[in-house]
Amino acid sequence: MTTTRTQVAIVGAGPSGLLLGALLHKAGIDAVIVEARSPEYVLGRIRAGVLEQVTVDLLDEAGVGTRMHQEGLVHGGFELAFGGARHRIDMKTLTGGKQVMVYGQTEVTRDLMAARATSGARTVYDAADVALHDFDSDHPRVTYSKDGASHELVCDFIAGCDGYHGVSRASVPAVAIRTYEKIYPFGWLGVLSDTPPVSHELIYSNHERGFALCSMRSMTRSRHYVQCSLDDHVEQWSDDAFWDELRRRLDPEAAEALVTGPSIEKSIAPLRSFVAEPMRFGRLCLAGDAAHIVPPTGAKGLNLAASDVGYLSSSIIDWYRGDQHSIDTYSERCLRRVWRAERFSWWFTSLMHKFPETGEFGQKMQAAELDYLVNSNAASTAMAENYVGLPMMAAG
Ligand code: FAS
Ligand code: PHB
Repeated sequence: MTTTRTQVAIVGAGPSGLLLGALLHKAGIDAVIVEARSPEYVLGRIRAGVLEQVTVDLLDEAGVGTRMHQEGLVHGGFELAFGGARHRIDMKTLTGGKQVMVYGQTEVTRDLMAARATSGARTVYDAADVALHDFDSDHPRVTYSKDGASHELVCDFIAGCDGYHGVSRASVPAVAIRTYEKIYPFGWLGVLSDTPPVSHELIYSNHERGFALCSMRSMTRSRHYVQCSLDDHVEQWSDDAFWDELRRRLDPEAAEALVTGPSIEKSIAPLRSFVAEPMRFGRLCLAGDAAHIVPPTGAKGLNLAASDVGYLSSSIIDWYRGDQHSIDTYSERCLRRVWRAERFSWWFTSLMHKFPETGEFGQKMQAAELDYLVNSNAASTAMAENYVGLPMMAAG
């Protein structure tokens, strides 16, 4: 076994692991990233599309914001479609100027990968048998195998950035962790296509046939979703069947404006709300999807990952400067923002999707809440300030 010494061993090279690596590298702290998959596989996963200002600022701080500012789309609002009409939520006015950046997670990951390659910091892709050891001591270790050889990273901290199905959270003794979960009775069928977006901003649609979302990656590449059954399989959905169903769930103007084309990616994602508490176990800290999952309705998953990493990078930097308090309050500070985003994502999902089990009364409640939401400045402001992203905050 080959043993290497580093300051921080990061498990996972998704947005969480790569952003953490970039922020630590900038502070002169050595970190090795161990990733189970290939770079191509990581880039091939089509996920988030909307960045909060907190995320934009962290990417700028990491020195990877140039292309985002050149190619990203700044949005000051989005629309809610219901009852055959669309209603704009003017985030910029309602929040005193705050906006969001539409720039795909794939591009964020690509920018972070390129910066890491340029920096010379070490990333091990296609690592197998990744295992975490002794994180309840001052000498944690990560072991893995690569090309048949065994390796060991001796470090000061392990950052579990390996997503919901990763090994990090699974390595914590059951008695030391508490989880909270809600599984939604439907999924999202998503299609990526090189077609112009239906509108210049996102449209979230509450329709009697089910939820739909018209999003984008640029003014020539669109990302659309329809709520689907958990029994659906992506092979069952031809492109034409998808476009026909999407068109049925849009208002007449949007349905007319929809430009269809061949899918370049098509996938079904399950929806869940999930939180693991706490997010720190001795010298192991969880960040991003390794610690929490939100239904994508509120576009919070990637943004929570970024704010976790903002807290974690500064806590580790403080630790090396002799400040123990920062890392000791890491979990509490993350979870306060996580639970607020969990609430918003659950609320928005409950408002916009079809829940057959709630019957006609449930539909009436959704219609009444939507009517109130778009006709009350207070309700629209609450919606807007959650969508643009609540500020990062100190511990309670
Ligand atoms: P990730 O899951 O992105 O990355 C974890 C990395 O760890 C992966 O590269 C994985 O290969 C690696 N890994 C796993 N196990 C490992 C092991 N044992 N050893 C080493 N490496 C290991 N969010 C939104 O805001 N909007 C959306 O529309 C949206 N859509 C989504 C659709 C899907 C199907 C999924 C799964 C998530 C979606 N999300 C969305 C949420 C998503 O963007 C996440 O929040 C984001 O990827 C979180 O980034 P990471 O925490 O880095 O986790
Ligand atoms: C996306 O563009 O993939 C996207 C945008 C907003 C959401 C979810 C997904 O709420």
